[in-house]
Amino acid sequence: MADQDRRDFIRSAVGAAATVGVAAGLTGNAVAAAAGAPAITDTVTRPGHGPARSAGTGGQFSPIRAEVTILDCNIEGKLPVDLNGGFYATGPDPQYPMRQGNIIFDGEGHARLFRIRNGRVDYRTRWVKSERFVANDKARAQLFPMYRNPYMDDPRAKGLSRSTANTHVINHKGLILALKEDSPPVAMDLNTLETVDPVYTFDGQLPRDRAFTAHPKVCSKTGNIVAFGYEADGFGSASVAFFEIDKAGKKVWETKIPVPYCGLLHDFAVTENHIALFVVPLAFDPEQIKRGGIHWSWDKTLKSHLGWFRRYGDGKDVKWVQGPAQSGTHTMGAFEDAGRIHFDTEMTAGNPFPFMPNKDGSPPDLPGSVSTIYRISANLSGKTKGYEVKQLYALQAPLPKQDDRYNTMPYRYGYAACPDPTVAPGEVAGSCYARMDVQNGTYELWNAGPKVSLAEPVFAPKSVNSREGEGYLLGVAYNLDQNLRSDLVILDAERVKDGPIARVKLPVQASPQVHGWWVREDQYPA
Ligand code: V55
Ligand code: FE
Repeated sequence: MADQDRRDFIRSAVGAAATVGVAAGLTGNAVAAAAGAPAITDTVTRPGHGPARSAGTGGQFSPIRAEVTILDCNIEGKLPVDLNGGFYATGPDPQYPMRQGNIIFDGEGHARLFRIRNGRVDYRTRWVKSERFVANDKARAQLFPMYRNPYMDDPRAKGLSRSTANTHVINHKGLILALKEDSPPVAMDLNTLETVDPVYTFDGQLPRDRAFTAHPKVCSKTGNIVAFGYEADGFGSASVAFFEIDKAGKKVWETKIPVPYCGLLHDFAVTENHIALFVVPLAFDPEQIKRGGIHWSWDKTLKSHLGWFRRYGDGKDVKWVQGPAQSGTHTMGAFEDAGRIHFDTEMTAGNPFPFMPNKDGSPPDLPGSVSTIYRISANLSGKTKGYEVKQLYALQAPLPKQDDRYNTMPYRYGYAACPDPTVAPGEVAGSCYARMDVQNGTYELWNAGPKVSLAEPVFAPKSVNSREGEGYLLGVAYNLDQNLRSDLVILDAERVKDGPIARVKLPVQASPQVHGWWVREDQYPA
């Protein structure tokens, strides 16, 4: 997320989280819900319709709550003739006001598509019609009032998938899968974004209660989806299932491994032969859950653990090395080389999400939540004390990306939104897109200025066979001085510092975005 968003949502969400002694109000509501009384009695302004545009949001996390279809969008500049495909994204768009103590990560997913073809751009957004969304819609109330806390659910939520599908999207077999790490995917039509299966189990190959990460990788060699689901032996369990699904949708491998503790396992790393995971101290907190709070709290007494094991094995070869309490949430790239594994990720010294409580009750640690880009390395033999950590870039970039054709291989370029690092402290840093050249340590920036909030970009190769980095960088710019009216900006990925070569001008605010995904033209069914 861009700096503006991080500040906005930290400021407002921290306000809410500060009350996460929550107990009083929340337990009251839980009791009311259990007794069959209406759980929601708020008369507060609905999200997206008040002057404050709702707490916990800002920039790319501002709710819109309207499904939009605009064919033949206005285009400024020159849309490249070799840019054909679809830019998909999802993000939290709270259906009902967030309960005090809840966090924006619990907003219902709203998916969007910029379909770019033959010089035209069609824009379309649809709520993800998850089981949760549909049940809420029917009840006209929030039946799932607290982030990953099923004890707070309304009785009408029983048995339904809790997915908000608000985190990421990928394409698979002519579908878009909208992802939330606690649940199976929700399958949507690739062209219309209508939901076709609210609990997608890959034709029954995965159990209905098997979670599916929001950050699967696509194997650079096979095209297989490599994914995992944590809490694989039940709510809060320290067990993770890993699986691989081929392009035809067949599950070709699965195993399960125990992890040192149940921590937020948001992303992971896949190399040609190995899978690596970084277990961090945002840990499952059953006491907090019983008090009516969210799923996680930051427990700085825990160690961070890097683990790895061979793909296609049974996982019993897993090796673990430890480091101090620190976090890494999003992988930029990973590869193995000369007996070592390298895992490039953004890292924080403390709780990466200061709107999530600290277990010791200490106040939000804003400096400790700042992400910059690191390389974690270890000898595959496991015969080292810990893992090595080296900072690659001081850029504050919590959502770094790469060209997804290189998910499991040595790579050269990374991309991210970040604040301008050259601006003096205290001054408003413009929101930038950066291209990092991790092989020579340099980077290039385009600064969109202080009145813009840039969402995470995606890289679109010119064609399936383009060399790495040859293509376009696409991202949504929310104009803070135009009531968030948004543009899709398109940059030549090899000339990022020149700024956009084209802009798709929406007449409205774009829907919220966490992560986005590019589908090449050759990946659409004929
Ligand atoms: C993240 C996002 C989530 C979530 C857990 O960015 C972790 C990390 C949008 O929801 O539920
Ligand atoms: Fe993520």
